[in-house]
Amino acid sequence: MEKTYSICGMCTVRCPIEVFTENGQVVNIEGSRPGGLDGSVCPRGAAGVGLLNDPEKPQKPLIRVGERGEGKWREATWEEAFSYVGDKLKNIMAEYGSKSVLMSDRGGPFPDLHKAFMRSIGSPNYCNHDASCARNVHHAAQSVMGLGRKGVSYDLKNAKHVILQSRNIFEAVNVGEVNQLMSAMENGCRLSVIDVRSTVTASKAHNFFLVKPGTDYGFNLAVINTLIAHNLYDADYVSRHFKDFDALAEFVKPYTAQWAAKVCDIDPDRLLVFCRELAKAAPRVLWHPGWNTARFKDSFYVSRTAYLINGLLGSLGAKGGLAITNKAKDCNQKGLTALADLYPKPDEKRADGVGWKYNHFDAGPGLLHLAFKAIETAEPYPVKAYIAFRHDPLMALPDPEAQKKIFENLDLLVSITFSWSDTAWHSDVVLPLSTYLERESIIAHKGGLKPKFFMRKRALAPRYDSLADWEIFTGLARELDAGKLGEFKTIEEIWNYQLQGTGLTIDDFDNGAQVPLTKDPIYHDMDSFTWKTPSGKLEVISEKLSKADIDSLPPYKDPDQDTNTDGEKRFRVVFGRCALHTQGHTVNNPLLHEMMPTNTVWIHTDVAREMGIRDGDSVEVSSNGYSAVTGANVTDVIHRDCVFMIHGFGHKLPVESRAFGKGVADHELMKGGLEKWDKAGGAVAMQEHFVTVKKAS
Ligand SMILES: Nc1nc2c(c(=O)[nH]1)N[C@H]1C(S)=C(S)[C@@H](COP(=O)(O)OP(=O)(O)OC[C@H]3O[C@@H](n4cnc5c(=O)[nH]c(N)nc54)[C@H](O)[C@@H]3O)O[C@H]1N2
Ligand SMILES: Nc1nc2c(c(=O)[nH]1)N[C@H]1C(S)=C(S)[C@@H](COP(=O)(O)OP(=O)(O)OC[C@H]3O[C@@H](n4cnc5c(=O)[nH]c(N)nc54)[C@H](O)[C@@H]3O)O[C@H]1N2
Ligand code: SF4
Ligand SMILES: [Mo]
Repeated sequence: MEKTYSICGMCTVRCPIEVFTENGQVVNIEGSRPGGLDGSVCPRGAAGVGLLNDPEKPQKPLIRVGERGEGKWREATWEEAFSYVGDKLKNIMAEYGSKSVLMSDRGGPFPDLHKAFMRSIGSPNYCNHDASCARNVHHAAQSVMGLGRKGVSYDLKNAKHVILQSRNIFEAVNVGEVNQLMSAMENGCRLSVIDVRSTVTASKAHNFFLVKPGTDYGFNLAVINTLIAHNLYDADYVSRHFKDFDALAEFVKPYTAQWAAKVCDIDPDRLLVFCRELAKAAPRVLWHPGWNTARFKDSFYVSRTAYLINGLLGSLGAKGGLAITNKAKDCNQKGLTALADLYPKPDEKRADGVGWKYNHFDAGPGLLHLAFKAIETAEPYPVKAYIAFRHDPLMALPDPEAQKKIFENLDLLVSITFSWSDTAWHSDVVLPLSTYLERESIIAHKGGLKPKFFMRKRALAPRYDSLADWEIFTGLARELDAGKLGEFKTIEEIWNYQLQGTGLTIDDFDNGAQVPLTKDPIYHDMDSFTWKTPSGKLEVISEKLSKADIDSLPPYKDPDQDTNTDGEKRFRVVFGRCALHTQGHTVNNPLLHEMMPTNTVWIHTDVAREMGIRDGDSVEVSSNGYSAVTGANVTDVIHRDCVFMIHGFGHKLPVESRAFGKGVADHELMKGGLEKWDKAGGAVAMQEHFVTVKKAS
């Protein structure tokens, strides 16, 4: 049996793994021991074997011969596929300019390669998935600390009190984080959960607040009010680090615990007890600012106030709180050489308006739904080609029908993917990516208390006619005569380029996929720390937001209400993850499908009784012309205003025989959803939608 140290690719977390192979088969996948995971992976990580052996995925390059979405393809060689895509791109760029090409990916540690490709053709329009995930948290972090969301690290291991607000850590898994929190809890760390339903995480919490959906900003304002009114905050830290503390204290005065009790449906007395507990544990308090926060039009402010609460408790920068993230240079180590630096940054304006029309957003990965606006309107200029790399916007962004209409304006839609997805099925060309077990990736850097470089190696040869991402992008660059990127012929050449000047060699990655850049965690001295905001302080009133005419502390407003007037009862749609699936792309995985073939609709017992729905009954969930039938999960522990479902189900592709037709697709219940977004944080607001539920006949 052979062991390859590599990096999991079943979700975005990218845990270090050990892949055991024998006779060209994967025998087992375990969490990397040198990587600190002691053998543990999550169920999805273990089910990578299912992905590898599944024939229900694109096996060769495919070029569409029927209408978009019709599923008629001709198989092509890679040479043909490259030349087809290359010719199309050349023609489009000749007519509309390089900037008419858009690419989106799934973010994470590897986009340097994709950015390099976009620069190689001279387009500024690189986007990632984050408009439907964590952009609100990221922008909230920037507005308070001047650092992005990854500029601070969750030091769960050393925390004394962890607060998870809209964060289901034991089911929306990051294996390292789960292990850290478990060991902290064994050492007495308290856990508080704020959610609209009971989760596995809530079941392990010392405090659980079941709140009304969409009222978290109100909850947080009341926490700030209570911390200040009862002198439970760290006055010394605040005087050193805060700008405009007095404005905050004045602003939160009306938002008392009694006020929040009504707005959020909570007990006012518990809020004071909770705040006293926080003060007791400070500064080793970690109030998680959220991860998937593309939920409400004010989610940005939920995350923003979460950062301010951490600040009031002195936990921003503290051990056991949100400690400052280190990069290579904090370890006196030269960083990786960026592939993007092979080319100058294109100086064209971005199609999504980020960085010139919307100056308060981070130009890095832009905002995909606004780039779609450019495809739709040809403003500020036409966007005619779209490459989706490891990204399924038709399922990840709301309203697939509206998106397909927008895509009619494209002359070329390409999907690069290791499995079928709605977007791949709707594409003109599908370029099959080797699974993560069959491909190498560029070396990546992961910041943290102990930053590291890591390398994905292929554990075995590709089973089908697929290529690694570096092979695809260097191939396309060669086809387009796009300079240096196309000159790399092997992954070793790329790795050596990235490692130049670091003193490290490829061999250093042999004993584990990761090379740690420091032995011990590095904590910054917060007495001398300057925040990266214009004022150098934690900004209650953000200069950047003020310049964009956006309120740093807007008055609380309830989330959007149902505007239908037909008298039918409607529920707010709420979604989330489960431990067994990753978004929508594992639902057809033979192993994971067997364990969880469909989703259910969670509904409160009292409401269900009124509607004659019993646990396990089939119910029909509908909104704006979409409806699907699945089982009801009748429960006491969900807020009455909403129904909940696991995201990613309701597949309709004939090539996915297992997932086909099972469960409800939450994203299809969000008609008009591309137009509903958080103007301060940038992300789409996917829970501002309402559905009807009735017993299925
Ligand atoms: N197993 C698994 N793990 C994953 C993923 C996966 O697909 N599968 N995906 C990864 C990714 S991309 C992400 S972004 C993270 C997401 O990680 P999380 O954001 O933690 O995951 P979710 O389940 O989307 O949402 C967390 C909780 O928010 C609650 N919630 C919904 N509305 C409200 C509200 O108004 N107020 C409050 N307080 N709570 C609310 C939901 O009930 C849910 O339990 O998970 C990552 N890890
Ligand atoms: N309605 C609704 N919409 C949502 C969410 C929701 O809960 N409800 N969740 C939101 C969140 S948090 C996020 S992050 C986005 C995610 O949205 P996406 O990023 O689109 O979701 P994924 O399923 O992670 O993956 C990407 C696609 O890439 C393909 N793929 C190709 N290669 C790889 C690989 O090496 N690894 C992996 N893992 N996939 C590969 C997968 O097969 C899949 O089709 O969706 C968001 N949209
Ligand atoms: S959390 Fe699970 S699926 Fe995600 S990278 Fe880690 S082991 Fe893989
Ligand atoms: Mo996400």
